[in-house]
Amino acid sequence: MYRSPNSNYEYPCTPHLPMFTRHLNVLGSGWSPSAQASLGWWRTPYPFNPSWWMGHPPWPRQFHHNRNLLVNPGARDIGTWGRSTSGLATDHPRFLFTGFQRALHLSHGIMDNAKTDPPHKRRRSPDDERAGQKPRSSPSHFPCHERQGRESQNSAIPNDPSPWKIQTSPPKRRPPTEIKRQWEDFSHLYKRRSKSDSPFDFSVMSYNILSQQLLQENAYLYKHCPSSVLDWSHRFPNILKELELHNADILCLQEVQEDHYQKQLKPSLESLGYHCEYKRRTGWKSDGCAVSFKRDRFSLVSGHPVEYFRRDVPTLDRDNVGLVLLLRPLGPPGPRGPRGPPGPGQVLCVANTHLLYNPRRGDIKLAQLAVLLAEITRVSRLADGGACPVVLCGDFNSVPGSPLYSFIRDSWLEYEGIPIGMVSGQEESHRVQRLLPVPIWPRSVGISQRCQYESQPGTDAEAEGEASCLTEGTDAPHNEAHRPSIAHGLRLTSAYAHRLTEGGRPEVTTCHSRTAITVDYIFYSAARGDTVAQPECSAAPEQGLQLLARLALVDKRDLWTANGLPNERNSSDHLPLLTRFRLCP
Ligand code: KL2
Repeated sequence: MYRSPNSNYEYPCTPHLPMFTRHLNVLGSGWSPSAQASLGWWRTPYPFNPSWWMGHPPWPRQFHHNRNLLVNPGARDIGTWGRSTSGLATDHPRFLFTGFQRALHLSHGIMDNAKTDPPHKRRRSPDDERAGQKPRSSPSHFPCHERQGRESQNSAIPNDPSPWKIQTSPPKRRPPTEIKRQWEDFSHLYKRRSKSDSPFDFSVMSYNILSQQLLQENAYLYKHCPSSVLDWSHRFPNILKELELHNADILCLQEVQEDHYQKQLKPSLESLGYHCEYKRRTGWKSDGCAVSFKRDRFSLVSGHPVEYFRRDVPTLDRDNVGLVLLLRPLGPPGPRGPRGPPGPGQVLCVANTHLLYNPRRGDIKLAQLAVLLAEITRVSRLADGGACPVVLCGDFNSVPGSPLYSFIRDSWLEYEGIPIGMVSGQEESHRVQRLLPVPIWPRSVGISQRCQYESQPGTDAEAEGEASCLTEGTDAPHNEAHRPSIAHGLRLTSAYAHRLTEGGRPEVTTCHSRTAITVDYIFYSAARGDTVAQPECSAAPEQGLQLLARLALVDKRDLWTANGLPNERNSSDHLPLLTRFRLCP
């Protein structure tokens, strides 16, 4: 059923396992202590790119442009650098890029300050801009990228032109092998509260299924794939088989192309017992987010599509969307249908999103996230002033430990001095970048710096008064004086621990010829006693979710052993995330 954008619809009648606990070893002068404190990067279970690996925060307080940096004699090969005399870590991407330039004998556009674009920057077409696409780098910077974009499909795996990137591409295609994923079971760690207790357990999948339109637009990312593997007629049955096999009670899918949803996915899922909701992106892109749930496990209380686009707000000028559902769990089926909810008035809020891809626009990603969090906060609020448990799934186009990830998990981010290209940690920045503006989104958006609607009576947002950003005097967890920060009121834990696999490499959720990183997550409201969230959530409320199990991820080598993604069997460039939860009333 079509629903108008952002109009809510109601159905009143229907029924840390860190492998590395690393030391905070380098916090040299010139670094913002507030940014250090807020990033929480040292709590990152694995460092998510080579330059972060060594324990240095990835950006200086400001990118003091200094010509000496670019010819620093200390710039050596990746992995062995110490600290430069200028106070800028020599493992900083800036240095890595310098090394790259020297290797290629490329001239670099010197920038005089953080707000100046390099002189050779390619102008983006309005379509690129609106679609949130990453502008292609100029040929003089990345000749390989440009070439790849124009070559026909089916050729060899493209070279990764970035010397600081770990190679993700194997040289040859092998006979297809299965990607082996183990279930990690935590259920034995939980005791039932009483014998009469009949808990409500359910499973959740988050899966970016790779829209065919985006696949075709970014064909250079999939040159390692025979064209037969990329055909929708091959991919769709595979994806459906995967969904059917895992049989999750709740599906949060991203990159669902609207025509494929209407004609194929929705009818197929309905015949598998799912109720389906969908929100297409604004603008001309044809994909969107879908949330489906088993009709015999939940009923729909209300649905809330979320559009991030605001015409007059530069940090909200892109077409990404989210979808929030309020679900009522149904008891096990009795002789005359479902026996009713497990607890009186118990509901669950499920949210799904796909944030902007553009690695350089962390400002937009954070603003989009704020809009979503405001809606989740509103939808999950209960009549008694409390909040129901939340499951937040999606492709956040941000890696573990990045400022955006830390903001979701820590409910707090001091963002002063963070370059916009460093917010998501997707790739190392090689350009001087603007810092996050203060505030990141203007008051005109109607969302406070605590990610709540300004107009909500009795909320913290109102109490903030005229303040445009959190400052001293609020009950902020870190209570740092006068440092611009954003916060949210949801206590969210990542169901995955973002750790290293047995092979010693980071687990990843997406992989193609240019990257292999984690960008997909299932966040949830951990109940007190949730073993996986401990000890972070020792003060968690009684009510919430316990993580019973998750389908483990794999690392990029495992994926390339199966010919990368997509391959003959796995038909997206993402892996599905799959978890099992217990609702604790
Ligand atoms: O990273 V993704 O893939 O979550 O798997 O999200 C975006 C990218 C998705 C929606 O915009 O399309 C992909 N280079 C690489 N990938 C891109 C680009 C690009 N320039 N533009 C879009 N995507």
